[in-house]
Amino acid sequence: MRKVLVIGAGGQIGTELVIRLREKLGSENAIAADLKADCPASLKGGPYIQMDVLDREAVRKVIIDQKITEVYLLAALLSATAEKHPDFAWKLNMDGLFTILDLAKEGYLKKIFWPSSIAVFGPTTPKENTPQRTVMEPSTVYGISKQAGERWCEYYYDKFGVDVRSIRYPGLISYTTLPGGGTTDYAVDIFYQAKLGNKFSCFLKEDTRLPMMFMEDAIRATLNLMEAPIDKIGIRSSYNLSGCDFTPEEIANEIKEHVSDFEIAYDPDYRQSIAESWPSSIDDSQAREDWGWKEEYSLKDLVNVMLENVNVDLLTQD
Ligand code: NAD
Ligand code: AKB
Repeated sequence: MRKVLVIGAGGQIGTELVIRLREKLGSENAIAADLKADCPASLKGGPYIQMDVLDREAVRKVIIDQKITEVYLLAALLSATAEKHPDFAWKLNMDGLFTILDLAKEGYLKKIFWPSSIAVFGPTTPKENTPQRTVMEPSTVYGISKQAGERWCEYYYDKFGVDVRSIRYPGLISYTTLPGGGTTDYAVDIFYQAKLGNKFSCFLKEDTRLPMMFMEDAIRATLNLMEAPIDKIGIRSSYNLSGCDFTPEEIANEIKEHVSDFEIAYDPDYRQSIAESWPSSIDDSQAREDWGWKEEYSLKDLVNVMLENVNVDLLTQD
């Protein structure tokens, strides 16, 4: 019997992941938890707990009392915000992970999902078709925390048999919840400005190519990875995963196919150097071989779906 806890459930990934987990397991078996005092509207169909992942005792109590078998640990500061609050980013991104890894080591959890990112790679990494195993010298606080997290996940698996599974997500694109402080967020914001009829000011240069993925693909990958038989999981740091890759100019041109008067201007800021330190495309052959990963959404597909579904009212909601 699976009973899951999603920590950081109120964010871009969590709001969609919880809904899918509730469909699979039954609402009462997928508990959403977040720092936010109010349960996000889309998560009201099941249990919600206000929780600070940095409160180790509170997290332990919920997991033990509720007989949780699986944790999805999503609470983190993303790349752009982390550069502004490096000390806190390191604390949040690492301490919560240790709390959960230790609970699994003590036998309270059967499985953990912890997301990594393309941010584990750095300026010295081969940029195109970045391999699963390669030079990794991340130059951002966020990337350093994700790389350290990957090493600890593998360590807890090797030394203590903790069944922890992970994906290096690319930039994720979705319409249900706004993204929270990443470098790839421009590729979501652009749809809201196109819908509003505004000229979009992009904080990256026109030719900055980054790996991206539509959220539905990311959620499907996460569920498939977590359901894969244990002997299929050959990577215990984190799996490379690829959806599509594009530049700001390419996504703007695709939007223009639907919104002919759409305009974009380029005004790069501090996030340009973060983006330049990351790969432009990812080799995910190991995920394909091990647990049958295959993306479904191309740039064209995700532009269609986003333009159909973005709701500009989200921009003025809390
Ligand atoms: P997000 O910022 O949208 O959501 C994070 C959630 O965590 C928020 O709802 C926030 O309220 C909550 N949170 C923050 N501090 C907390 C705390 N102390 N206790 C409990 N909850 C807290 O992030 P996201 O985009 O959903 O990303 C989730 C995870 O996936 C992160 O680890 C991120 O690094 C990783 N990831 C995301 C992307 C992406 O493009 N979205 C790409 C790669 C990796
Ligand atoms: C970010 O831009 O920080 C995230 C990520 C790729 O990890 N979207």
